[in-house]
Amino acid sequence: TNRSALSSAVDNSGKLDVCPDESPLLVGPLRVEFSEPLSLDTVRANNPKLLEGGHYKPKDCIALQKVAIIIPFRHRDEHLKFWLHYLHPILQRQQLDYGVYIINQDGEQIFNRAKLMNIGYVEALKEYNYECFVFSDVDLIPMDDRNIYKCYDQPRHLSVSMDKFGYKLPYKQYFGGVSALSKNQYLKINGFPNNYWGWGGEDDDIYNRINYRRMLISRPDSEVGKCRMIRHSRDEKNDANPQRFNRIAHTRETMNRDGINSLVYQVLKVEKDKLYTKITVDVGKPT
Ligand code: UDH
Repeated sequence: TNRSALSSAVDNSGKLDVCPDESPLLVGPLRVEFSEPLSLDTVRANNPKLLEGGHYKPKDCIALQKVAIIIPFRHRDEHLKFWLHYLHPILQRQQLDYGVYIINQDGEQIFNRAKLMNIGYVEALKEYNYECFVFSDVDLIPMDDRNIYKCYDQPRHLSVSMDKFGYKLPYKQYFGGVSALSKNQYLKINGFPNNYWGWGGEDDDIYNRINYRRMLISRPDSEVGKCRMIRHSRDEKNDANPQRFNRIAHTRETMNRDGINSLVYQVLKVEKDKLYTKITVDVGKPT
């Protein structure tokens, strides 16, 4: 299929007004739980307005932003089901022009979250003129739809009040979970590091990049920023990376040569579902 045809296929925005600064469709606090069984067919049936590939744009107004949602992924289909179930209705109420990209690491080598997010940035831009990129773990669900999945004047941290951390930030510089960067903000920091293999550190490296480029972190308050993580144990091939402390001590030097300017990967498969675009990639392995 012609992936770039999407832009024109959904562009019927000729005589519409822009959407209001604050969507009138928001409802505030939400009930979020993971006990009931759920099927993807139910989620598809509940979201009839989605276009192929997990795209949506409001019908009655022109969205304020075009947002690509990027999810680093491997072997988490159970979590993805809940993410799609909760997030699609929220994102539609937020009146965003958005697309959902599952960046699936092929094979059973060691996991690389930040590199998958870099790949999501590049691949999403091949399809549509996105101006904002939301990077989300697959197991994090917002508990309030006023936590808008869009970009702000400064890089945005959205998952500020997680249940697993007692509904507060674990530390002031924490930038893990869910974040949003505009294209400009992302390019200013040369994207994300590609050489954090295994669990941990890459989010602190991204924080450092933002800091060294003299940007600040924007955050919702701790009420609006509440979110729930689906409980799980550590995945195979994602053990804590013992090199992470050494790496985050050198971000200032490494960020110029390691990032979007050094990204190498291979796309193996692109799958279009009603609920998402899933891109399976070979990220390679540590060198
Ligand atoms: N991810 C996958 N598959 C993997 C590893 C990671 O999809 O095999 C993605 C997924 O989007 C996940 C994100 O990367 O939400 C972050 O990885 P993580 O959930 O392992 O990180 P987190 O810090 O958990 O949330 C750490 C391990 C928890 C151990 C808890 C033991 N009580």
